[in-house]
Amino acid sequence: MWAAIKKSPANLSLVIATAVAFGLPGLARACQDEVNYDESKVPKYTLPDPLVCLDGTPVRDAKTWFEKRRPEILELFRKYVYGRSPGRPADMWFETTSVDENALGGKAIRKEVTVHFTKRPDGPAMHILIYLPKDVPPPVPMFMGLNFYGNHTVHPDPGITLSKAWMRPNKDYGIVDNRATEASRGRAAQQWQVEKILSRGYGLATIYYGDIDPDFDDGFQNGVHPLFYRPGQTRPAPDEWGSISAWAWGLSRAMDYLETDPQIDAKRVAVMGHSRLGKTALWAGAQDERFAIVISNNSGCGGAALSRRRFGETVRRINTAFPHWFCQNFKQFNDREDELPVDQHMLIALIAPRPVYVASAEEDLWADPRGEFLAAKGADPVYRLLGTDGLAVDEMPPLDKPVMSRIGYHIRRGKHDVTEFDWEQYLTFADIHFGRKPRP
Ligand code: GTR
Repeated sequence: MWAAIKKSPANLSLVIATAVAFGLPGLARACQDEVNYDESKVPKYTLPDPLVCLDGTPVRDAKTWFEKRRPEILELFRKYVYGRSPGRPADMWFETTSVDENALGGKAIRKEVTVHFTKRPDGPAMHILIYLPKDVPPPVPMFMGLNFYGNHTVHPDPGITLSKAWMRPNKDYGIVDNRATEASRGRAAQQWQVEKILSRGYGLATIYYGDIDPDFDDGFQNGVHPLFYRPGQTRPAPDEWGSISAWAWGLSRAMDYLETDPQIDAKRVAVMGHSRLGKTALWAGAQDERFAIVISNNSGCGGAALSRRRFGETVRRINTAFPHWFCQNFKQFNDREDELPVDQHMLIALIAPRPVYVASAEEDLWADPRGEFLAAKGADPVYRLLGTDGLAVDEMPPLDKPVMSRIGYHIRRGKHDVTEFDWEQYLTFADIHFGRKPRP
């Protein structure tokens, strides 16, 4: 039901009407109470000031930001929102499992690298798929992002290893009994635009997010969490990592690999993600300053959207539908958004002064496009303090009119998705901020 509601507010009215017709006033009320799509019903709220420290000291220079306020905000997000993660495992190692110097009709190098999290070759691991354009001299700047249904979905290329991992059910992606099939190949090609990325002079690295932690609530028994339990520990402590933190941790481990690959320019890596993986990209970029650009595509609640607006998805809804995404402490803020010591503008501010792009979609009201814009705007004072142009507009831009300042933003026509239009903006944004001559 929530899936239908979030797809379109029209479906919400339908559910309410049906609930009334079937004599289910409780359900009707729950729907009305819980999902607000009416701008005039957004409650009054005050955002915490990113430039005032917890002890009241104002932040007036970069030194105070980096040495005092930024660590404070990072700690608040760790403790109350996503949960703290461990560092790099001591025994981690990389194994290149395939290389094709002539992939995609000779246009690309394709390689696959397994990141083993423990000494054991058959132990827990994640698999990185890498495409590099052959006509760009190394080291190549990159886009990196997690994918929803396996590396083999990003392009129909038969040379990509079919994932053997557990997947969420999805007929459109050819998933049978929670596993990918040959029919899964290339199903997300539209969302990844591999050829476009390569032709614009960038490489792509992608990983199936379920390699790091399968996306269901099993009390953190599978995925990487148990690797780090102390003796006797059976699940993360209330301030320890949920799944979003684990996926972000995986992105940092992939970056550990990129840093070792001479064909890759690890100083120019843009981390990008859509929806729950957009939340993940922001959190990865906030914590790990090796990510040179951070891109959030329709990330919504717990991502780029302000929680205090309670528009579309709320803290309570997300913690109820996805109890494993955030840390246990975040649940204290169900229906108590005003008591959060942070809001999502401060997550974006943690990325400063690195370029960050927030993208919304007109019909994606579940993710609160205006809340995403206002969070980007709320990070602007930090970007300006650090000497950049921040987000160079005061109002939400018209549809399909991207803003390319240090904080980038667009709201495009259409629904919750990643489109060719989105990728064109990300590529241009990377050209501008990496100082590269645009390729046609
Ligand atoms: C939804 C969830 C959103 C968003 C989305 C997705 O069900 O409510 O926060 O993350 O999933 O990741 O596709």
